[in-house]
Amino acid sequence: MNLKNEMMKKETIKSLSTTIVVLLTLFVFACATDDTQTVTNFSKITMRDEFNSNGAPNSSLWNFDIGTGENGWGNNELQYYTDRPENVIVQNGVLIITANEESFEGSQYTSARLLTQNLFEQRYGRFEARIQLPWGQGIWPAFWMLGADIDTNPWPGAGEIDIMEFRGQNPSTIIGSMHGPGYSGGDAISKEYTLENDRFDTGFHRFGIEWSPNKVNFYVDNVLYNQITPEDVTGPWVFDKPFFILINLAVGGTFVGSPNSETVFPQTMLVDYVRVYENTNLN
Ligand SMILES: [Ca+2]
Repeated sequence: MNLKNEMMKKETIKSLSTTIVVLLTLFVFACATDDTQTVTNFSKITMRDEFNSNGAPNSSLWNFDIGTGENGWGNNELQYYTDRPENVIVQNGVLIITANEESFEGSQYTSARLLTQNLFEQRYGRFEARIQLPWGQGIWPAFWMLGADIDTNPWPGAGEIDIMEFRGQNPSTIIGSMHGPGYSGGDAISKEYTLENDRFDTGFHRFGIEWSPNKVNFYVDNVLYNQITPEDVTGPWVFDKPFFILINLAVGGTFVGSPNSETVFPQTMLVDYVRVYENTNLN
């Protein structure tokens, strides 16, 4: 009995030693990675919509912008945004935003823009969505964020983080950007990410940022393709406060130009989920 216990104890100590060696090895490898990659714990989910309830999007998470905004939402966009099911509906686990070519309230196109303003805002963390994009000349979908103080601190003062923007005429490339005072519009801090031998409109892809104090990392699927820090922006860093989320499908506008005769309508942007995690490494 005692002997057996003693042997078991030795076995346990041996097994513990092995575990420690393995852990130490992992630790050394973790520290040896590219210094732009930070090991961060984004396991605590703070907001998620899996779009599992058919019908209108969950009104406790999503508001809508309606109409044409001022000057096509500041970008000469051509669509009229509605919250009609023809433009925005949840079906079979997916949020479907549809851009239609139709005469509506003086506009040639309709579509939808959802936002979590006044419903969900967060500072720092991982913001991620799994999306299949539409395509075609003049089609402009985006998954992005605005500073929650925008009503009192007008754009670009409030700051903007574009997790994913896409020109429908370039279906293999997305753009991630940050806008702030002194670096907005065409002077935004941006980087493109291009799929090799693949397109963003033929399958779902994950678009995300991991946002910490003084750093925003941009991801497509599991690829970290850009990091933006205060040293990269040509003005004040305005990203240490809560932001809210927007998802929209624009038609036309200065960023993409107008649709042409080859642009097929309707076009749909399919969102499988939106998930937000807290950065639990922060003090
Ligand atoms: Ca889903």
